[in-house]
Amino acid sequence: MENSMSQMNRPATSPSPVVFLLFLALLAVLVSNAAGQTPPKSPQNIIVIKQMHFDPPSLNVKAGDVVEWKNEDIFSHTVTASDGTFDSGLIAPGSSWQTTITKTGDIAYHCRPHPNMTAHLIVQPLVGAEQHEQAGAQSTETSQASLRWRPPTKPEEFHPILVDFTAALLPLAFLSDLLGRLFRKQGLHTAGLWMMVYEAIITPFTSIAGWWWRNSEAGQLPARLIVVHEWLGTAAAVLFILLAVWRWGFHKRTITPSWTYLIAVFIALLALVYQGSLGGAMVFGQ
Ligand SMILES: [Cu+2]
Repeated sequence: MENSMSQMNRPATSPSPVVFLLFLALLAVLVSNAAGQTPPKSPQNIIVIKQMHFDPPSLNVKAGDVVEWKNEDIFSHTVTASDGTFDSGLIAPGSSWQTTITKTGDIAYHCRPHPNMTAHLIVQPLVGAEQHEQAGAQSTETSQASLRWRPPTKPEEFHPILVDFTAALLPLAFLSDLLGRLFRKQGLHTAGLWMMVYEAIITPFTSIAGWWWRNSEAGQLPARLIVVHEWLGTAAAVLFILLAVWRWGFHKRTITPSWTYLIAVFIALLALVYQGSLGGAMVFGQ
């Protein structure tokens, strides 16, 4: 008896080959990440994009200089010359873009998704021998985004994390009750009940993190998008609490949730999809 017990216990306590392989894979990712952190060749002129600003907002360069923009912000941005001489396309957070400036004079540029972000280059013409050193004009994008993890501390980190939970729980709450009705499975209804309850508990935190983030951006966000996004998000947090109370009522009376409830949750789901598209437009551009 004792012998068979110890045999049953052994597979559970010793690490399985699968766990070991997962551990190796994680280690490989961490090592390759650490090894891949050699900086690329640095051009003469670097402009950092951070907190919805180009820094420095004005930079003196010479014709033929390579200028690099490093996006250290949490949003994607573009570097778009107002006279059309260059346009980076979206530069992802953690990435950079560089181009060789050939046109002289005062070149104003901005970010296309965030027109409030403006800056300019003052390009001086080259004289004599300097002209020979000009290289061919090339635009390159390099990615230095790090995979290293650290605990979130800022609202722009908390909000997207909480959004994941809000966004996952609502469709699952809906699907569980819908499939529960279609297949007459009480287990699915129980799942639908609890996921709606969790949704109601977590979404107010998602909303609070959103307001915190919005206030920390101090009016730099696209005005029309953020006004709809912030109030729709707050309304959603209240709506999910009401839906959870409604859902709890069916549970108390031990009846399956009505089609009216399911339709209401489905409409809330559509609103949440729209909400997500507004958030995405602000972060990644349109
Ligand atoms: Cu931008």
